[in-house]
Amino acid sequence: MALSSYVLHFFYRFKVLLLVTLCLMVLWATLSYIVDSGQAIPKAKSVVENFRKVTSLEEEEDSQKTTKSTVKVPTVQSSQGHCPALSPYLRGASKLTFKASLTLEEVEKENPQVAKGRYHPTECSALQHVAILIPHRNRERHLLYLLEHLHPFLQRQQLDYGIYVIHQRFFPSFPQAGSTKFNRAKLLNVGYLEAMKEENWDCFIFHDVDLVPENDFNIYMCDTQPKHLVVGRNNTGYRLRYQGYFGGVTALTREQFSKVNGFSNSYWGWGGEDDDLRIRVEMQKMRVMRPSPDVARYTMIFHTRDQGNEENGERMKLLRQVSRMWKTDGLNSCSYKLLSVEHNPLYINITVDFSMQPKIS
Ligand code: UDH
Ligand code: MN
Repeated sequence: MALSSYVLHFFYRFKVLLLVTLCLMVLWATLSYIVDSGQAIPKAKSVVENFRKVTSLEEEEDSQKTTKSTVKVPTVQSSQGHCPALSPYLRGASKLTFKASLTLEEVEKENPQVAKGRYHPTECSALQHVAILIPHRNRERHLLYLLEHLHPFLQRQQLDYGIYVIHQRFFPSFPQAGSTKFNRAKLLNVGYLEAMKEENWDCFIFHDVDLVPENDFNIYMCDTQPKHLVVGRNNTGYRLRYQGYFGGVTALTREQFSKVNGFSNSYWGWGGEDDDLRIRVEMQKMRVMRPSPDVARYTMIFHTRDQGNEENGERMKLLRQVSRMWKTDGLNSCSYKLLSVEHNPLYINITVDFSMQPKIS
């Protein structure tokens, strides 16, 4: 009996001890919870406050954006590292519209971050410095539409770029003043030489004034080989005009273009100069590259043949002489009379006079 009462007593004591321990544990857990949540409240408060700060900053930026610009390219300053290989702002195919009443002032207002024809992204450092060269005479409307679409397009591609319009003076009423024929290739040589006086551009885009790119995945950067960017255009059913076609819009690095001695200066009037450049490229063992056809699409703004740009009847003869002529007819022999260089807000306008040029150059 004594033994059993002793055992019972022991169990009773053990139970009491267990109960007290449990109570202490509950008390400790409750206390530590209270202490923890006391610290967590200010933490949560600061998270909410920071979030409010971020949103109000964004709201501020948004309201500035609407007053400053309608171009939806973010102006947030972040890392100053290189821009990514593929810009996050690309949109893909877009439906192009051309408003009859559009004015240059409107396009200027839409591009407040473009100054003197130049732009560079502020959020990162661009992968290439690209000069866009546009040969031009008497196509003001086309130029306006191209500027309207090209500026936001190039900004979405995060490029450091400048747009050069090379304008050939025309005296249609004074044919006795010399050749009044248009010379696209020579204008592009002038563009290269004049643009290089301003900056050591990495890449040159030789761009017809009437071709508007439809898809911003058609990247305006140069590659390891010369690039032809117009695979299709609306007026050819979006098919390549012919196998060796190298006209409309092309991209060559500074080195690629100087290696072939630029364009020939000898093509007066329409046709041949683009084939001549392709032959030069192939003679230097370079290969023409093209982006995929679903991306390299353009709308050509409708036009008829221009006065002073009639078909060049000598082009076949000239094309047979490329291997003999390329070394002495090109960038190294391009002479011209520079009339003016104007830094307009949206483009640099270079005006030249070829009217006193002998027909050879
Ligand atoms: N260009 C001018 N002004 C001119 C001639 C040519 O600015 O007077 C420039 C312009 O950049 C143009 C480029 O040179 O985009 C090429 O010339 P183009 O557009 O006349 O060549 P394309 O092959 O047209 O597009 C050929 C003549 C169209 C005949 C249509 C008949 N169906
Ligand atoms: Mn055209």
